Amino acid sequence: LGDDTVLEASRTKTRPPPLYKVLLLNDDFTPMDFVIQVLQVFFFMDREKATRIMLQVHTQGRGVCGVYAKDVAATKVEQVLQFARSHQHPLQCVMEEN
Ligand code: TYC
Repeated sequence: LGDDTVLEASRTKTRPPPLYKVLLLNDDFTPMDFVIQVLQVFFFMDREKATRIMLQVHTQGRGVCGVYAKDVAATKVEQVLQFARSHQHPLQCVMEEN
């Protein structure tokens, strides 16, 4: 009887929804100041933090901008890609399950 209760609990328990990292990828063409602007506007970073993350992407190839629920992460990626395209920069932004 007690065992049934434990089994029922393990079968019906739901997992919390996964979170997604939003990452910027390095390239050779997007200006550093543009990347800093992206981090300030879309990820609400102050200039100091935005500069630190930009330099991390520049030297290590990629860097985390933030961690969000799936739909929020997808919207951030689309906003960044649209903004970069509209300024004709090849900046790439992707999301990754945490
Ligand atoms: N590597 C770029 C340059 O030297 C700067 C850059 C940083 C580009 C971060 C993209 O996600 C990026 N101008």
